[in-house]
Amino acid sequence: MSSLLFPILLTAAAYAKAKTALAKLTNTNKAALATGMGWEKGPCVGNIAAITAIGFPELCLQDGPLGVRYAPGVTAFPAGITTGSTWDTSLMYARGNALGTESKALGVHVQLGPVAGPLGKIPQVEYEMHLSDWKLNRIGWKELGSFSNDPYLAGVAMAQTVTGMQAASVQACAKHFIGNEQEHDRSSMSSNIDDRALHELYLWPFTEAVKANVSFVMCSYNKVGPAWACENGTLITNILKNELDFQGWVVSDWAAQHTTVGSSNAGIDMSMPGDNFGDNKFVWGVALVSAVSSNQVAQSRLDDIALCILAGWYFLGQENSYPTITGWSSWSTATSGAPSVSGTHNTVAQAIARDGIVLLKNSNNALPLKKPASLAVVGYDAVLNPQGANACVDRDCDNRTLAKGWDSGTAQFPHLIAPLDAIKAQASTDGTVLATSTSDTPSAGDSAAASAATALVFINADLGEGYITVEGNAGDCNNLDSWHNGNDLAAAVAALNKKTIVVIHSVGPLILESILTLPSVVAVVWAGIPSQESGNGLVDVLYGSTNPSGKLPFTIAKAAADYGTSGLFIDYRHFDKNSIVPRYEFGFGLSYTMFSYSNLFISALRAATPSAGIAPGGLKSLYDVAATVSATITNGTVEGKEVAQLYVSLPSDSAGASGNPIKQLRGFSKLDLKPGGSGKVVFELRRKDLSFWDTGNKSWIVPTEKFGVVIGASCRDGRLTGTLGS
Ligand SMILES: *[C@@H]1O[C@H](CO)[C@@H](O)[C@H](O)[C@H]1NC(C)=O
Ligand SMILES: *[C@@H]1O[C@H](CO)[C@@H](O)[C@H](O)[C@H]1NC(C)=O
Ligand SMILES: *[C@@H]1O[C@H](CO)[C@@H](O)[C@H](O)[C@H]1NC(C)=O
Ligand SMILES: *[C@@H]1O[C@H](CO)[C@@H](O)[C@H](O)[C@H]1NC(C)=O
Ligand SMILES: CC(=O)N[C@H]1CO[C@H](CO)[C@@H](O)[C@@H]1O
Repeated sequence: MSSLLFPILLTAAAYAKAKTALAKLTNTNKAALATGMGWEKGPCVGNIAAITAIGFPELCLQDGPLGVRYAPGVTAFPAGITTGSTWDTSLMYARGNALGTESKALGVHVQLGPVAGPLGKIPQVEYEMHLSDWKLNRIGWKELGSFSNDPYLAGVAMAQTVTGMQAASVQACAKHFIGNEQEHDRSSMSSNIDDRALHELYLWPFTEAVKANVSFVMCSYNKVGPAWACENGTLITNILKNELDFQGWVVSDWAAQHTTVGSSNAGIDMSMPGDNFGDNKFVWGVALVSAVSSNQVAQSRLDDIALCILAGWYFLGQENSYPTITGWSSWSTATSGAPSVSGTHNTVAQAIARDGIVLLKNSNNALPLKKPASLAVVGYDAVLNPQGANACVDRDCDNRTLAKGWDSGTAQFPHLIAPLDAIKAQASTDGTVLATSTSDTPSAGDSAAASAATALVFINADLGEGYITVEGNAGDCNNLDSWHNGNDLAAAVAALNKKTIVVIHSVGPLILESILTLPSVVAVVWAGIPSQESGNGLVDVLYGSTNPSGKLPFTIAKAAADYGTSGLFIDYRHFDKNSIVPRYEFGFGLSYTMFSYSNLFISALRAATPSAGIAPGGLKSLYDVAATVSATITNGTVEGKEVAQLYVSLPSDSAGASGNPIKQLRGFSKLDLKPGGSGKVVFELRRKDLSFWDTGNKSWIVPTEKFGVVIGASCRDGRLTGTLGS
C-alpha cells in the first residue's frame, strides 16, 4: 500500500485509528497481523490471531465466491458465469450484498471473492505448459467465480459484487492476481502476457474492483515471468499499488508465497494460511521479524503492512460490534446454534438462475411450453443425485443435475431444486402427462421420447479445481464436448421425437454442432450453473412466465479450434480478426419477443486535459466521461428484458496503436419493457473506454481519429451504427 495515497480512500477517522493502533504494536505483533495462524488452526480457511491490546479480534477469511463455504444454512448462489450471463447490474449487486450479509452474520470478516478471469481460456486437448506460452481452459471455471471472458463485462460484475459485499461491511477480495488461467501446473507455469494485453484485458477487471474500493486482492499461484505472481514487485507494487492506486492489502493465495524477503519486498501484505497447509513452517511470522532486524525488509514496509490490514478493518466499520463465529467451523460438520443467515436470498438466487438463462435456438416458437398434453423429460442431468445434493465432497462428481462445479468455491446446498422437480409441479398444474428417463445411456430414453409430443433432453459439462480429478478432468477440461455422451443422448431422443428441446448445464461453452444439425432439435437452452434454484428458474423460462433475457458472456464456436488466445485477440476479438463465423456469438440470446432500436445519439468527444497521453498515476481523468451515446429500445409483443450492448472500434491505425481489435464491448444496459413501452439506454464512455495502452511510453492514449460506435443486441447483431469524434 502506498501510505501517501492512503487518506484519499479511507476516512480520516479510520486512518487515525489505524495509526493509533499501530503505535501500540511490536514488530512481533505486526508480523502476526500479517501471518495466518496455520492451516486448520481456526474456524475459517484463513485466520489471523487476535491482538487484544488494540481490541483486534481473531480475523476470519473464508471461501468463497458463490457462498460461505462449510457454513450451515447459507444460500448457494449461482456461479459467476450465470451471473455474468444476466448482464444485470442490479442482480450482480444483490448477489454481492446477499453474500456479504450472510458472511457478516456468520462472523466472516473477509469474503474470498469475487473472481476475475480466466479470460483467455478455452480448452485445448493438448495442455503441456511452456514458459513462452500459456494454455486454455473453459471460461468460468476458476472457482466457478468468473463472470465472462470479456474484461469489460467481468469488470462491471466485479465492481458491482465488491460494492454490494462491502456495503454489508464485509471486506471483498478480488482474485487471482494475475494470469491464473489454468489449473494444470498452476504452481509452476508462467502466464507470459505482453504489456498491452495485460492492461487492456487481464488487469481490466481488477482495475474496476480497485475503483470500487475493494479491500484486498489475492495474488495467484502461477508465475508471471520468472517470478511467481506473489513475488513479482513490478506487478504488485508498481502496477497494482502505484499505477492502479490500490490502497488495500494483498494476500497470498493459500501457500502461493515462496520467500520471506522476496514476497515482502514485492509488496504483499498477508501470508495465508500461514504455513504450507499444516506443515507448521511459516514463511512470515518470526521470519519476517528477523528479516526486518537484519534490514532485508525495511521497517517502513512492515509498518505499511500492519497499517493497511488494520485500516481495512476500521474502514468497513468491523470494529463496531461485529458478529463472532458461533456454532460452525470449516473443520467440523457439527453445528450448534449457528445463526440462520439466508433470509430471502433464495429469491436473488432464483432471479439469477432465471435471468441468466440464454435461449440459443427456438424454431417455430417451440418455447414457451403451453400446457402440453404430454412431455418427455430425458437425461441424468434432469434429476437430483439420489444420494443428495451435497453427497460429493466439494461437488467432486457429475452425478445427475449439474448446479455447481467442483472446487474450493463451493458452498453446501440448503436444497437443490432439480429441473424434474419443478417440471413435475408445473405438469401437475397443467394436467401434462410426463414420461421420464433419467439415465445418460442414449437408448434408455427411447420409450419416453417416443411417447410424448415434446421432449426435453438435459445434458451437461462440468469443470472444477485441479486438486480433484473428476472423470479424467483434472480441473481443466479435456475437450469442449458435453459429458456422458450428451450429444448422443440428444441425438437419440431427436431421432424419435420431432419436438426435441435441449437444455444444457455447463461451466462455459461447448461444441453443439452435432445436435444443431438435427431438424428435430427445435430449441436449445443454455442454463449455465444455476445452483440451488435450478429447476425453479428454468421452469419460469420454459413455460414463459418470464421471458428469457440472458445473453452469452462468451462465444460458442462451431469447433474448438476456432478459439484464439493470442495477445489481445481472445473470444469475439479473435473471431472478428480472422473472419471466423461463430455458432452463437458473444452477447447473443433470443427472447420470446422482438425489440427494435432507434434514435441513436452520439455526443461530441469532450476535450480532456491532458488531451492525449495519461501517465500512470494520473488515472483519475481516465474515468472522466468523454462522450455519451444513447438510443431508444422499443418493446415487442410480450413483456421482456433486453440487453442493449455498445461496441466501440478504435481507429484502425491510430498513432502507436496498430492492430486494435475490430470492436470491443464498452457498455451495456438491461431494460424491462412492457408491451406498449419503450425505454432509453444511455452509455457514458469514459476516457479509458476509448483508449489503448501505449507500451512505448506506458500510458493510456485516446486516439484522435474517428471511433466506430455500434449499439446492438449482440456483438454481431448491430442495430444502430455511427461515429464518434472527428
Ligand atoms: C470509493 O471510495 C471513495 C473515497 O472514499 C468514494 O468517493 C467512492 O464513492 C467509493 N466508491 C465506491 C464504489 O464505493
Ligand atoms: C513480473 O511481471 C512482469 C509483467 O508481466 C514481467 O514482465 C516481469 O518479467 C516479471 N518479473 C519477474 C521478476 O518475473
Ligand atoms: C457418483 O457416481 C459414481 C459413478 O457412477 C459412483 O461411483 C459414486 O458412488 C457416485 N457418488 C455419489 C456420492 O453420488
Ligand atoms: C506516447 O508515444 C506516442 C508515440 O508512440 C506519442 O504519440 C504520444 O504522444 C506519447 N504520449 C505521451 C504522453 O508521451
Ligand atoms: C415493436 C412492437 O411490437 N411494438 C409494440 C409495443 O406495444 C404496442 C402496444 O401494444 C404495439 O402497438 C407496438 O406494435
